Amino acid sequence: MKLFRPFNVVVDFETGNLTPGKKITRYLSDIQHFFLDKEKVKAVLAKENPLVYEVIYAEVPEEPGHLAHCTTIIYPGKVGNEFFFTKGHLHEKLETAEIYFTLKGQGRLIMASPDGEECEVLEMFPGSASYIPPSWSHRSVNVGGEPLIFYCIFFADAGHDYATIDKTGFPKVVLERNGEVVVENNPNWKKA
Ligand code: PAN
Ligand code: ZN
Repeated sequence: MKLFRPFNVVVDFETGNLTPGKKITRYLSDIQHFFLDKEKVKAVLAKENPLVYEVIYAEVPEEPGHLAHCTTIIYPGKVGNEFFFTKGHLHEKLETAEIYFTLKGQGRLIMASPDGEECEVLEMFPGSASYIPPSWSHRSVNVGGEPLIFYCIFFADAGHDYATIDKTGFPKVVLERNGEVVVENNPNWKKA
């Protein structure tokens, strides 16, 4: 068997940059269908299409035994009173867990069981290491005024199922009400 060589990447805790890495970008238009206020989404998109988040991956083979790792940077912003968030997903291999280590900013990590009946929301803050157990879908939300930056480690062959969340959404939403961060039931959530 060919030996895979050890390697370093460097993570910048201030910017979330990971080098060398491969970047993907998600704009509001990519996640617009999840937001509660459809009119506000339309109004924002009529003017601009803001960058909501970026993910920068270390290049690792998507094979059993390997650990994939990346940084995520969610920019501060809201649509109406709903904070910017990631798409969110289940792992195709449901039995694979993940860890999110927050480097900068303030966030919430929404997790749900596959049928959505169970839902938990953890706080994300510098130094928090959030454990996403096997089977839980996960979405992160930036609730602060600066970028939310976190480092993720997951099984490289886990695979990402976005289609389920596209259909169901998450059971909870994270909103700003009177200057407070609140978690509420998502009226648009559909049971899987
Ligand atoms: C993370 C996420 C990353 C972006 O690395 O992929 O934060 O979120 P979405 O993938 O939902 O757009 C992870 O959970 N990997 O498995
Ligand atoms: Zn994941």
